[in-house]
Amino acid sequence: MDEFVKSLIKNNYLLTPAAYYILVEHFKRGEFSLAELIKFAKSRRTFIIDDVIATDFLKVKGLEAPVEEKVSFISTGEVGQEVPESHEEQIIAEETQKKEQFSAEIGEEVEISGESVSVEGSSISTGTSDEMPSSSSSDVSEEGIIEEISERRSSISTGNEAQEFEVPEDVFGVIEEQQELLSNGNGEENNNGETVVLTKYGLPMVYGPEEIIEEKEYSVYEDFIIEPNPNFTYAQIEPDYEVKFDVRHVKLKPPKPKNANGKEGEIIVEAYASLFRSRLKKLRRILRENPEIKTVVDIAKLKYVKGDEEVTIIGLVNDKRETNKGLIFEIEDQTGRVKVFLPKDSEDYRDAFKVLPDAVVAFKGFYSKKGIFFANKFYLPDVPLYRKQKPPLEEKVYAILISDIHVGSREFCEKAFMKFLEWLNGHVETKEEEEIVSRTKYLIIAGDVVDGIGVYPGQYSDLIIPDIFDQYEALANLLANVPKHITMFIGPGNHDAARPAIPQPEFYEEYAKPIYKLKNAVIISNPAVIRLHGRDFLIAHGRGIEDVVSFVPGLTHHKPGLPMVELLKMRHLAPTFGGKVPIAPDPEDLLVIEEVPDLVQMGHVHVYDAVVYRGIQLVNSATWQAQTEFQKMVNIVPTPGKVPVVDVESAKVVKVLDFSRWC
Ligand code: D5M
Ligand code: FE
Ligand code: ZN
Repeated sequence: MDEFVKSLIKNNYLLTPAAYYILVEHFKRGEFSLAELIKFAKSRRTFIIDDVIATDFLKVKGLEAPVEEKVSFISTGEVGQEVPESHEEQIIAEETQKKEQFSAEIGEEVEISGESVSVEGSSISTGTSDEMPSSSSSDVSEEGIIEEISERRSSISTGNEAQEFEVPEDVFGVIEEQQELLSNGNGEENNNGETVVLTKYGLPMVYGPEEIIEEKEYSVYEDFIIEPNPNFTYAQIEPDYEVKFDVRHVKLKPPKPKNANGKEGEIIVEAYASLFRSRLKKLRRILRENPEIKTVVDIAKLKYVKGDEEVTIIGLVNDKRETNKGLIFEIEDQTGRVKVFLPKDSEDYRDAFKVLPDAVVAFKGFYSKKGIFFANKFYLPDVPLYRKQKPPLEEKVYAILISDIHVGSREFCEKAFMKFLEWLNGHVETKEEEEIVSRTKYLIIAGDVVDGIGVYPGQYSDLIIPDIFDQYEALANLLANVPKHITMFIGPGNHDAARPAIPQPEFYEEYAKPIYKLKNAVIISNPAVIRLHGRDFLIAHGRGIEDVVSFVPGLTHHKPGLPMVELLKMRHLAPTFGGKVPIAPDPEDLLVIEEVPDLVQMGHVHVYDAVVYRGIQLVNSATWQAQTEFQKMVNIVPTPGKVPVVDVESAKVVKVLDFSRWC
């Protein structure tokens, strides 16, 4: 094995083939050290160095890296041609921004291409002032801003970009060759002229002795049967539930190829274009419900608006940059794109700062003939401040929320989960618990119900049940102990046998059959909305939290309630395309939070948290998995065995059970 790869593995870091080809030559030339690469990967909180990490690393080091152009999915043109922005300049601006961001992330003085950038703590860098004209930060006149934007460009343009960003042809040559080899999976001739049979993944096929099927060394809990407490009586409560939204109920119309020669790639691009049009349409409707938003103008029509006329624009956030005077956005609707400036002293600055790429927002302000929209107000779709009270229920009824059981993992807290199941069967300790158990009618499970297989590199050694069929069998044997009068709602997460991209319609039935067979279980999609006694519970696994945490300084996995609030304010479960969370090319955006729910449940980050925002309860239902080696490396400290109990009438968490002492 290559020394480079070997040394990384020794340090518990993995390198993808694409990243290898991006980095190897630079490494051989001694242009960076292993320690620098590892430090960078660490700052990105990952031990997998993929092509994105590799490219970003090279950029930070001021070395050559392949460059991608941001493609517009939905708009037809750009407004504000008066301030042309060349491709190279844009790249350089982005590059500078990334450098700043990286240096901010690692929180120390970093030497980048000969210039020293000093930053502090974990906040996003605001240290762009030395690139700016020396005018004071309160100077936000139209001319000042335009000057600032162009000044910023000219100060960072070096004039030899073409040369700087040239990618050596042989790099791609090698990659293409390698990819071809990987994809065809056929025989290839080696240097001796012998045919070597390769697997689909380009590995030489090795024939060994026939596989011996071993006896299973693990239990799938077939003998785990709980005796219900004979002295326990459950209250007789009529069930009242309905799955109000499930991805599988939506009939999607995939785009058709233009003709018989239509390429698959074109169809996917068209599907994403359709997804963003759908997002814009749905969120525009929500934004327009805000009485403060009146005259909404298409971006392409801004040029016909009089300079003194205040108007509102609504669009997707293509780009966001911070300068010392304020935020500069690029906003796009179906008619065009425009640069928007929001000054630092705006009361909406904090909200605007936290907005994620590809979210839909509105700005109110004035369009300057110089091609910039000067905003004085910023709006998120958000949820209304007040809502009508729902009619009271005749009797108390509870729902229990859990997620991330991770059955099959060595760290699955089997004992704690069994104690929880016993508890549901009336083995309680206090009067209060007795009252809750007797009135619990629903158990909602928000994904990662098993640990799955092949979810991350090296997962095999973390599994006690290394077979996905057995994992679902084991889970079903456990859940068979949930009393029959409790209805379970079970949705998938990223560890489940389901489509990895969100939304996830269902568990693949072939693998998860045992849970489909549970009589008191309703399988739901991720996301889904369940209406319990007239209260709407939005259930999602919660991968969108990851994006909020990585984009917004100050928000962390340790308190997931706040990132959940940000998602609710954007009325979207995972807005950012091309980030950590894969978004499926569905022609309709099913991740928009179209109706205001009474409660939002997510899991995924393995940490219990609950907050109320504008009367809506947001809960993270944590996990049943103790800290894994992987989580130790990325500093995730889970809170296993914490179980929120929700009073359905108020849709609020009224009690948090704690089974962690058995974990
Ligand atoms: O996610 C459990 C936790 O681990 C959650 O906080 C996300 C985090 N996680 C998962 N994968 C990664 C990678 N690749 N890098 C950083 N953090 C990650 P779960 O879905 O249960 O694995
Ligand atoms: Fe999980
Ligand atoms: Zn997860």
